[in-house]
Amino acid sequence: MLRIAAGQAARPTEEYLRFAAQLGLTSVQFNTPDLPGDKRWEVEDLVALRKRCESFGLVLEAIENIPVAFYLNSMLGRPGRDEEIEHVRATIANIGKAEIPVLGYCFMPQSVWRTSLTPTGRGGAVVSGFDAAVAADPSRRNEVLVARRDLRVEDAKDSWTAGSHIVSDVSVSEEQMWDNYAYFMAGIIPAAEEAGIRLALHPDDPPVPELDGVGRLFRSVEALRRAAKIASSPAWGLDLCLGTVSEMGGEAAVFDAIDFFGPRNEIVYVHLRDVHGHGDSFVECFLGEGNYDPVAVLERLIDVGFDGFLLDDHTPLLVNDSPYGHRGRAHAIGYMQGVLDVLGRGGGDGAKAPRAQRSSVASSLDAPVGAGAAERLAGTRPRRVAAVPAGSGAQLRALRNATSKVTSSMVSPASVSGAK
Ligand SMILES: [Mn+2]
Repeated sequence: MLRIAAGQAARPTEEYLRFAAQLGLTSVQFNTPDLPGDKRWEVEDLVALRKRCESFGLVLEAIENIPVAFYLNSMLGRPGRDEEIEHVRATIANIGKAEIPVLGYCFMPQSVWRTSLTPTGRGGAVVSGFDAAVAADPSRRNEVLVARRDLRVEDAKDSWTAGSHIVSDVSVSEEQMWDNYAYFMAGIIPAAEEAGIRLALHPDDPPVPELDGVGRLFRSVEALRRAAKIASSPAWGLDLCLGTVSEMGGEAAVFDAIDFFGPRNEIVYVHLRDVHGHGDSFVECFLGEGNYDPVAVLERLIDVGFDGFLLDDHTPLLVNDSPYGHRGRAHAIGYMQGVLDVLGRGGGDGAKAPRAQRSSVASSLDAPVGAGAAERLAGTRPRRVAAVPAGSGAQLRALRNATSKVTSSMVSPASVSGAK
């Protein structure tokens, strides 16, 4: 069942778990959780993490990212990688034994970079941005903000640290990076298959060819297709960060990724966030004001049969927001819940008990709850719901008008694209 999870915290604090429950969510994810171990994680610590979530009535969906130190030599193709791979295999086995179904990971030795963190978002919200010209200028090295989860400040997901590169004075070409990825996958995919868990790859953010001498692989949908071919296993899938895919090529790239990987059941989970701009220059923003239409994207995810979980990833920081970003996250999660409710696929508590509003939405759409989103999308619904005058009444009228013009019950992805 499609659902929304709270995500990206490091620790199962009462504050985090109650926040998730209060928003009506039924599950959570952690990013690089604070667990004991310099080289690997042990089963008892993983079980304790899951049980702690369950004591708040929450399912632990996934862990995203082992510490970079667990596999840095593997990413760079350096001596020591075989020992690392043995420890990662043991960690994967322990995640499986702890009954945690998914491990997200990335393959970015230089982590995530930004070059600005400024109150220039809507209404003065603090947003991060990236400018490739700044990143490529050695004299501006100290302006580069590196996501350092090993230096995490409270529960801030990224803990941007200025001028704090993870590796320097190394040179690894893109082709060497492909070899390193293939070698790492050959080592860990069999462990995931045995453990019965899925490994979910996060694309490179920012999606640029190299950062400080190290090649970047997963910066296009085509590169993600190559990764799928390399792994060639049902244990392989994507942590499909639509913010990053939007950075690669806007809404077209987002639909390309969903249309290709969705029917192959290779979308394990989704980061639903967005940016203005593209790879060389972009700024993060609120849902609904970026490169893609979140309503159309969620409809498409439903169309391709995606039934995993979504999370907000990162969000603009609102006035008086916390390091974790509770205010911005509450907005993003509420936005997603509202869209899914209108699409008849409500998350959180809405999914457990259909409400009166649900049936009135359905009747105003002149379509049964659960009718294919493609049928609605295939009509002449305005390109962006956001362009409709504010107010749910106006939006629902727009949806109803679109629905009434649908004549075919079966719509191929190609014709959906054609309608856009
Ligand atoms: Mn992401």
